[in-house]
Amino acid sequence: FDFARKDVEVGESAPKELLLEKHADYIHAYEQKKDSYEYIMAEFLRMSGVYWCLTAMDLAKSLDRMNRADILQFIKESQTESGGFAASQGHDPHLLHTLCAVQILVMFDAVDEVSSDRIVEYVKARQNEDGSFGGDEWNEIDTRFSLCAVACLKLLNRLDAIDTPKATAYVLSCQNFDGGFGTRPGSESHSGQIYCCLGTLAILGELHRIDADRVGWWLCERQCASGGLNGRPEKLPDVCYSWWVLASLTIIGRLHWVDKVSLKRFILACQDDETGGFADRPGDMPDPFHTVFGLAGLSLLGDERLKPVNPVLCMPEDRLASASIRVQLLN
Ligand code: GRG
Ligand code: ZN
Repeated sequence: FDFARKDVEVGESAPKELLLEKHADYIHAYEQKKDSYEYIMAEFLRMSGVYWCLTAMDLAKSLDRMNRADILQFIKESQTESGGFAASQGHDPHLLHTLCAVQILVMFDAVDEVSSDRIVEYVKARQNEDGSFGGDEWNEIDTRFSLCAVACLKLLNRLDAIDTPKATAYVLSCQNFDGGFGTRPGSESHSGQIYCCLGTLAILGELHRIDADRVGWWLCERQCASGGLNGRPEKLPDVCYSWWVLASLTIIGRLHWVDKVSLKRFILACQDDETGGFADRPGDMPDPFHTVFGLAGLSLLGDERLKPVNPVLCMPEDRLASASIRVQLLN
């Protein structure tokens, strides 16, 4: 056993039960108190912030507490001339914001309220000759943007718009000898990028093309003695990796390769029992990002007070079933 490994303590006084109502109140407060909402949800992050908040609320079975009409108005205002979505009105479009906007539209069963042909044009124009995707017109390449592109098109039922064999080949070219994946060919393995690559392959129905045992080993080695998961070797555990790592293991059918009891204890210990919400680590300040991924991780672990979450799209399964959207998972 490696005692020198970086880790945190889960104290005796840390929360041990899921404080679900407190989390719903915590997220709801963002919408009520617009001033603090504006302040915390910085403009350049707003579309992602809205997606995190709504997904957290939907998993907590409290989406009806959010203002659907206001949010759909915000989404429409954020669609740009190019068809892609910006983080908020007046900003530049990006695949990251475009995926969040489409995820929100699906959760609200409101895809018909925007022009999906224009969204598809925007996404299609981001694909490069080698199959990779640029995030925006500046064309920074990252496997995150491969997931954003194919997830968007999957949710719009328009995967036919891109070259899917090339998209697959590019993602496969980013698998390293350690089994993991990085941002581009040859770049360091990172749990977040592994999630993006496995998610992309799941959507494209190409999961059988990878060495699942090898990436599974890399992923389950992310579990620390505290039960928490880290993003890379020699890093501290963080509750958001309860999503990036656990979702990845679920996609390849190897969720049972981590110790669920100690992981659950770690995630629950990251709750703020005064304000509600989850922090990255026990005792830190909560935020909506760690709140949605804490809840989504608990959902993957089978918490029955939460809706089941889809490990690829990070949305409640019932919303995807209503829209007839299914993705490949390994057994
Ligand atoms: C469908 C949920 C969903 C997402 C769409 C944007 C995206 C696709 C995925 C992001 C995947 C990713 C790269 C996650 C990692 C985020 C994170 C906490 C990065 C921090 O990395 P470091 O290296 O921190 O700064 P560590 O934890 O390694 O110290
Ligand atoms: Zn984090």
